[in-house]
Amino acid sequence: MIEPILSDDVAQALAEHRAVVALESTIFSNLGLPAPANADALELCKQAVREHGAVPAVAAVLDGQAHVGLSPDEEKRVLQGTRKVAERDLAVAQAQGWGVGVTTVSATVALAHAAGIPVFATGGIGGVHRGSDLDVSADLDAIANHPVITVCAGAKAFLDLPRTLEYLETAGVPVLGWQHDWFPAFYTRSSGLPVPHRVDDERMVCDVLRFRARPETGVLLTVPIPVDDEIPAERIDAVLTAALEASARAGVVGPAVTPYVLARIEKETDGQSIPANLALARNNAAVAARIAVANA
Ligand code: PSU
Ligand code: MN
Repeated sequence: MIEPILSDDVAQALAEHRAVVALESTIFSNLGLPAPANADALELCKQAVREHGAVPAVAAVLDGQAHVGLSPDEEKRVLQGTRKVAERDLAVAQAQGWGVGVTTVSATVALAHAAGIPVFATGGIGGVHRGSDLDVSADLDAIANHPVITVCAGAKAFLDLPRTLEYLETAGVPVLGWQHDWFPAFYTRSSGLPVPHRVDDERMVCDVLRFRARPETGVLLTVPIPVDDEIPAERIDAVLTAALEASARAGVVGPAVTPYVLARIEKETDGQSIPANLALARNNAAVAARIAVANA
């Protein structure tokens, strides 16, 4: 069983039924963003959550124990983390006493559920990878199996976005567009694929969570990157193709694929992808906090 340790501020907020937003830690580690952008992202996201009236709760595994809500010293350890923990790895990381395990969307959604936190913010979710090798991120199953609203900027276009949407449909996950009609593709506001349902305010998102058919299922809320921070689709498409080719040439497989491709994208854009990444992560955290406040 997962019984995360809660930080005092998170435990107190939950006890008082105040708004809390769970945050994943892979994005803040070296696997998600290079230093010092990872530390900036962490500060910006926490600040955005607080500015909108909620308490941030970063998830991670430290010394074999799952945590939700970290102290400043624990956050510093997370920034250096290099071991990725998906939902299935939570058990192994605890059994083997991993020093620092950074949680992906799937592990964080599971921990948020265990902690009783219904709202979670991230940058982009994993999805169905392109090609026929059955590489489907565990993020999708976790979102389908934990009653948590995941707030994200869609998924990166190096994934197979049409199949990702099909998978979520099959899994029974409501997919919503925040004041937007299109499924966002992380760096770009639209993937060209319509989002199944548009929502325009916090209340409606909370109502979808309340009324959904399967009580164990989550909700995916997609928020497009702010207009001024968008990277033009033509530019990013070439970069994503190059990054995928590099990953195939290097023979990267399994959980290593996503961090490898992310690092390649940074290289191919000379770091220009990083400010866009920070902007969208912060924006998602702000929207998540508004929803958490409305839900509390
Ligand atoms: N997409 C991003 N940045 C990230 C990730 C995805 O733009 O940091 C991370 C998230 O933690 C996500 C994980 O949950 O990668 C998905 O990995 P995989 O494809 O191995 O399931
Ligand atoms: Mn995978």
